[in-house]
Amino acid sequence: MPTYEVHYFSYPGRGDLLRMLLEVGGASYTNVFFDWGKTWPAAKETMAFGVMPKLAVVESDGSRKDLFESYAIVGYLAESLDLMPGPSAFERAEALSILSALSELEDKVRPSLWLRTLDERKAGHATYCTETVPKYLKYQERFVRGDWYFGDKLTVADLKLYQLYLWYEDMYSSYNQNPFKVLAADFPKLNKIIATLEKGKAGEYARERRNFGKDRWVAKDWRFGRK
Ligand SMILES: N[C@@H](CCC(=O)N[C@@H](CS)C(=O)NCC(=O)O)C(=O)O
Repeated sequence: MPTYEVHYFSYPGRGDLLRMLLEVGGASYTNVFFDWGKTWPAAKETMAFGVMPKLAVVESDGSRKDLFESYAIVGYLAESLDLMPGPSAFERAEALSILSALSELEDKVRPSLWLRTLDERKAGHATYCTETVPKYLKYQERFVRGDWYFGDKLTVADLKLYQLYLWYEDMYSSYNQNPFKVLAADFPKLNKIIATLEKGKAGEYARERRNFGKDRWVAKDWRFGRK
């Protein structure tokens, strides 16, 4: 099995699901961190599309390959680490459809992160949590086909859900507003997946190796702040 390097900034962000896949898949990996102001500007030009994450795949003979774009990396790792559903290309594409829908839900909150005033940010998040999230999660709840999204096999779809839940924890737990918890009665299947993951390797990763002490949510300001 190759070893891996995740090249990214020292916060969960778009590196989170990649790291979680590597952890749950039992792969050996290291984080290569870049600093926005210092090491990143020169490194930018070495990236295929000028952005990170980058996954470096290091074979046992020392040869290396670099892969870019987070969802290409997610798909590659899910295939390589047996975290795709089966048996056919159809179910694998269905897993990608879950990733696509959940990342769309994720994208819907991004504008609120950058609003200028505290009141605007608070209002943006409130609308997101009470209107947008339930609209999307209703369909996710319907999709679940067993203990996991795809019945009896843990897949990348479950890990994407957990990564989203963790992001909501980062932002909303200090106000007791994580929509998965507030709306728990509406989403029992999704919450069961989250609770099961929390007890296993994904939960251990979240507790012990997910946060690097930088770029944390600053509750009083309703925004992420860099340390
Ligand atoms: N479509 C890309 C987006 C990557 C992206 O926006 N990365 C940001 C960090 S989350 C970045 O590298 N920003 C640095 C820059 O734009 O210079 C992906 O999914 O990988």
